[in-house]
Amino acid sequence: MATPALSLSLRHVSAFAADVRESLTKPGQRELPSKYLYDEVGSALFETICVLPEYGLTRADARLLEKLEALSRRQKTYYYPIEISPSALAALSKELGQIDMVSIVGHEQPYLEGLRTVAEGRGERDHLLVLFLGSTIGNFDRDAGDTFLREMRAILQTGDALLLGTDLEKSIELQLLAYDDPAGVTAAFNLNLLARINRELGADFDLSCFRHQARWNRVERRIEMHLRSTCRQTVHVPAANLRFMLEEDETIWTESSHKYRAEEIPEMAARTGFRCDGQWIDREWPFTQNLLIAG
Ligand code: AVI
Repeated sequence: MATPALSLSLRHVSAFAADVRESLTKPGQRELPSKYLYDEVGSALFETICVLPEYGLTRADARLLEKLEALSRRQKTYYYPIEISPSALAALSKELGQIDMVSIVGHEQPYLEGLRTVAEGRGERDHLLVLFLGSTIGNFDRDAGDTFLREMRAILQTGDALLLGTDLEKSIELQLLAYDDPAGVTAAFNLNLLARINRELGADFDLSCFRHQARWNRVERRIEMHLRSTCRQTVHVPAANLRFMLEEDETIWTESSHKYRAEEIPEMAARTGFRCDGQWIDREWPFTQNLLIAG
């Protein structure tokens, strides 16, 4: 019989294998789910992306957030980071553990599951301020983003707050550079997804036959990351029981980052059971922090 830790990791492998199989065999555009970009290597590469001069998003987010620390100095605050990546969770707890008057209780769970755990454990007089930062909402398709906010609203009580960080549209040139930096860190982040499938599912992706590509989709107003095959090739993913052929120049779509207009956020809030009580825009990098109140 498998030990609990082993059976958990087998379940993880089979869910990963099933998702890889389903998304790579979709009719038309092949895909891979962006959540699998964040294994230990991917999370470290993402941390590096966040300090790249071309990727202004995280610094803009942080600049707008600086006042939060001052807020927590006035009263005892509990911070419950929710993360599926254990390494990102550990880094967060270490970094924020230094702030006075803030106690940290991490939850290694998918976001809504973690939020439900926190909400169920709250005291009668406690208020929740949910932080959904870094324009993570932009990694959902627009309809899925609305669904996510509605689900979040259903977990909250009237008067609870949500601070939502969203990246704004800017020149196409700047947006493309942010997702295709000259040092190649974003390329490595994207290619690591294939390397992860090789490591964990025994696949034989030849990384030298793929190129990172960032595209601006004007209709959907989003950056798309793709991996382009530089030749006709066959790939085998044993754990997913999958063998498939990629044509030269065929791509695998790995991530979308939707960009917003500032006025879209109050509309999005109204559609999903919130009202937008405040909006702050960074001066250096078009990015907004939005305070939404559960109505
Ligand atoms: C996590 N997320 C908001 C990032 C983004 O900008 O969409 C992920 C990322 N992908 C490439 N660079 C950064």
